[in-house]
Amino acid sequence: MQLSSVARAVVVGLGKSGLAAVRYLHEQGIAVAVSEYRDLDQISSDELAVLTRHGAALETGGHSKRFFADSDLIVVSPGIPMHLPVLDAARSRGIPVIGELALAAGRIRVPVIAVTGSNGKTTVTSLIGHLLQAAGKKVFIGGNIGTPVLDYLLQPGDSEVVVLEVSSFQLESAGEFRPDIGLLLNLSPDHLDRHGSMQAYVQAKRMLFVHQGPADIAILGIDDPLPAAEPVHTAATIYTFGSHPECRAVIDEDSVRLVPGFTPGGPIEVYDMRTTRLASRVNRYNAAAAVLAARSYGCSEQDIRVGLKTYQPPEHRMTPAGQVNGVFFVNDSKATNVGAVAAGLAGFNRDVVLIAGGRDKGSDFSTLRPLVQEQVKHLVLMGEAAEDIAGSLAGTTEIEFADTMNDAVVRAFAAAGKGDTVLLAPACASFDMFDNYGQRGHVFSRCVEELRKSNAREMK
Ligand code: UMA
Ligand code: ADP
Repeated sequence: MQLSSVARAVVVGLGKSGLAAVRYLHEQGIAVAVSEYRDLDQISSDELAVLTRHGAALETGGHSKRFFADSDLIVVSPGIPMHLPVLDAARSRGIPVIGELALAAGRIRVPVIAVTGSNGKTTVTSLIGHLLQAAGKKVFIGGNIGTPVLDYLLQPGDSEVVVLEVSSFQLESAGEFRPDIGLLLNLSPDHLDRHGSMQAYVQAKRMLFVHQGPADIAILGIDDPLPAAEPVHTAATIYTFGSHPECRAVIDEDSVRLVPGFTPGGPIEVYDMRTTRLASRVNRYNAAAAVLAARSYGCSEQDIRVGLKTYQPPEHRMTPAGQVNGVFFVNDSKATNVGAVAAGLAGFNRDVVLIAGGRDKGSDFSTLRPLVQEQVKHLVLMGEAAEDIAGSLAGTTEIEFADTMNDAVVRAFAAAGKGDTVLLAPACASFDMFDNYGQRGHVFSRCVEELRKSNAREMK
């Protein structure tokens, strides 16, 4: 996207990405205005200070056609639906509507590794970043993981490589963004409330590969039914990972194996996961993707082994949350869609008491029926979607309802026996009862700790 003819740009949404866009566009000499649907009294003094510093006009309480009228460019934040009436009206008048990835496209002068997929993005992005750092590289890690990509352009420093987590929201408006190495980890339904259909969601994910050329690499997980059924069309060289022996990276019981000759003439490479914190089934998939990316980038086998051993996975993703009277508690608060819950449940070979529910993102909970029937001895439901989930899973297992997280933990513990696991894997967003998934996970862990203390007092 050429900026030389842009005199005035409107940024939609004053969140993290919007603030970065304001700073970046102003630095390019462009007059910036921001349209935000929160009311003025909900905007913090820090946010207002950034706008003042960059001379940015502000519209609050909604998005009006008038405010967008004389702009040459509109930059949308990831959380903004692409078909707001003001955006459609602007497009029909020929004003480009782009996102931060489109703005960054062609402006990042170092190699870019970009990770998408329905689940595992944050884990794989942070793992690739860690493997590259272990190999002595200076790495910028950003995107959906939390630091906007435009922050890199504002301050590239001495980073030698950029590793980005990219969401379907960001890919919808990614323009000509082209990663040197792109990863699509898996595909299962998510964010259908925003995208409208699975087809639109999948199409957004595939935008990652559209502008790649033959010198680029596309790394694809092929074990989910969806990617297997519809191969990605790209000019890039494709490396696959999964359980099939013909994949470039094969997931075994305890290890990840790169095919012989991954590097020309090279031997087979086996990475033992038992000596890492990535031994679980889903994390072996994540490790395979990250190892392929790091090897493709040029890291040595030896550096990768060191990186795998020292990597600490992020919290709220199958994180152990304690043990009470022989019952294990696991916090998978980040399991906000059915795909993540299914992948988590599939990794248990003992009985699970599942705590689920929250704000629905347009999911079809009935896809969990077979796994719940097989693995879940008792289901505790909470939050806005509780009734819906109960209806979708009726007859598969015992179901009861809880009002609060503490209530859910107490009920789950009562239903569990020694050796069972109580798993928090909500299959929903958290915003009906919590600030975010992190807070939900912390509250769960605190309730488990309270339970442990009260149980210890009773045992005395
Ligand atoms: N807003 C409007 N109009 C609307 C909707 C929102 O003005 O119609 C305003 C909100 O009031 C708010 C701002 O837009 O002030 C928020 O913008 P945003 O939702 O794009 O959030 P940011 O703070 O800019 O954070 C975004 C990503 N958010 C989303 O995709 C929803 C962050 O991902 C990302 O870390 C950040 O950019 C840095 O790149 C978060 C996320 O939840 C973690 N992502 C989803 C996910 O992981 O499932 C995709
Ligand atoms: P994302 O950034 O895509 O949301 P995270 O790494 O934050 O991914 O993990 C989100 C959820 O998905 C967690 O519940 C985690 O246990 C689960 N998960 C992690 N990796 C995978 C995977 N490869 N396949 C399926 N589920 C996964």
